Amino acid sequence: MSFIKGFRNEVQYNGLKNQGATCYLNAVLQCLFMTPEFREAVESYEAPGDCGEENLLLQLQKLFTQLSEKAATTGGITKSLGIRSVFEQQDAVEYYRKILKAVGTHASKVFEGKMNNITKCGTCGNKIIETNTFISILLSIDNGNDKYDMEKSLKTFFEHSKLEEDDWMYCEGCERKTETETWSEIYEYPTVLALHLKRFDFDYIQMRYEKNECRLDVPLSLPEEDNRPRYDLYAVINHKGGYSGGHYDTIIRSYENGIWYRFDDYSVTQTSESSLENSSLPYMLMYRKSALNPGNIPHPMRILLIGPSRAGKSTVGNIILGGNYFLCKSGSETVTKSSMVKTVGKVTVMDTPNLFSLNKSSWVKEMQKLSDPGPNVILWVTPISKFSEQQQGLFHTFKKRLDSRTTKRMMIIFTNGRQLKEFVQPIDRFISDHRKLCKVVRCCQNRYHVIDITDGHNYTSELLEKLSEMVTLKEATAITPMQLKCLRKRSL
Ligand SMILES: Nc1nc2c(ncn2[C@@H]2O[C@H](COP(=O)(O)OP(=O)(O)O)[C@@H](O)[C@H]2O)c(=O)[nH]1
Ligand SMILES: [Mg+2]
Ligand SMILES: [Zn+2]
Repeated sequence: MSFIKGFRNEVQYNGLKNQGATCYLNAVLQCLFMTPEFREAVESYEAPGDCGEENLLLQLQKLFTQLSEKAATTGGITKSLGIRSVFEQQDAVEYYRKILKAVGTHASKVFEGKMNNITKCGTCGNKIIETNTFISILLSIDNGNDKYDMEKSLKTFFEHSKLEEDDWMYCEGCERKTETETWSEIYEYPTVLALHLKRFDFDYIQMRYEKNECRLDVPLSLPEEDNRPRYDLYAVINHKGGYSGGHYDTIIRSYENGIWYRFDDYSVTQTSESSLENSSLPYMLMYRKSALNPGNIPHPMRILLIGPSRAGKSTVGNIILGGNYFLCKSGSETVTKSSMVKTVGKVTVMDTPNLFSLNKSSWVKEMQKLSDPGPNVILWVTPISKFSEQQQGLFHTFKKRLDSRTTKRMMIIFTNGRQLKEFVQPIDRFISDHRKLCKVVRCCQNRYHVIDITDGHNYTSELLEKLSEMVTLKEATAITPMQLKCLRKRSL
């Protein structure tokens, strides 16, 4: 995606007109505009011919086009959202949620994570797990008059709690209501983690909403912890004033030039992160999952690269490790003559020559070199256009030579992905149109990734992300030698 490109200095950001009291909407829209994945999804949206003017994605597209060039107006958006009175202040978080629901998952997926809500019976230990998608996490503020500690509050959110006896749940195993423990865990971390501070709470004595104006130092990053990847702050929606009135603005760090800006309706000014220290204004915070590199992945792993000559194995190895560790030159000759193992950070890559060009005894020798400890993941590298019957044969021969524990964790890396554009076909169509390829992809549990080194895109983080998902911590630390069946069976 284009946001990984180098910083641009010449970018200029534009404001949004306030229609009356629509600062809550402006604050949200600027955050969405400054989230590259969301912006790209909106820009690439193709509105169906019969779609009406009330289509929100279409309106966002028009707005973003305008906003890239000059200050913009939000009339189309308020209409499409069914906002009747533009003079009535609304809640920014509520509108963040409304907009994401309305645009559909293609555009909103960058904000989506999965949460498990777990209830456990205290008697028999029976657990019920319910998985839900979330687009923000609501953090309570119960610190009295002290300064608010957001990280502590985030920890509290995931703490286990025992229910009061009145709330105990019926356990199917025990066939009665039993002591119940509940908690939540994040099962899939979102690319953008949106945290919403519960500043507004209903006061039953006064019978009205009260605002908690406690101060906090907004953490600029959430460090890596247990299973949680590191997150870096890039947007803060501020609210100043009381419940029904007040004013919203947004502080955003540009992904294009790294500079912090304050977006306040029409006005856009440069600011710095110091405005986020000891402030009583922050209401919603957006954190971006930091790009993965071999040093910060959740747990160590070993990756074996295989495939035909000049498929791009060494190239893929270098992409994963983020440097030029394996030799790969242009020309027709194979440059990798024997296997090489390289470790950077927590990642070990085993690069191989074309194993299928070797005679059996050399093959066994090469594989033995790599088998103890064996790989956690095997990547079958192949240029997209060159997938042939012969390659399918080689794939299956390879699978047969190894034990199934090893081959359960294979993924295909298609190199020269650019050629898909020439075929004018999306990858899933390309695969389903080639029956043989389809079979191989299925053998890899439908895991594949398309790359191309010529498109200037940085694939390191996304490859590491996919690879990390394939291996659990337990698997990564249990060192299993790769079983070579050919050592046992003479027939291979
Ligand atoms: N255009 C293009 N060239 C690639 C791609 N991947 C690898 N290559 C080139 O293909 C050649 C062979 O790559 P190499 O990694 O040495 O292949 P190996 O023999 O499998 O290790 C090199 O010149 C690479 O630069 C790709 O995605 N697109
Ligand atoms: Mg090579
Ligand atoms: Zn029970």
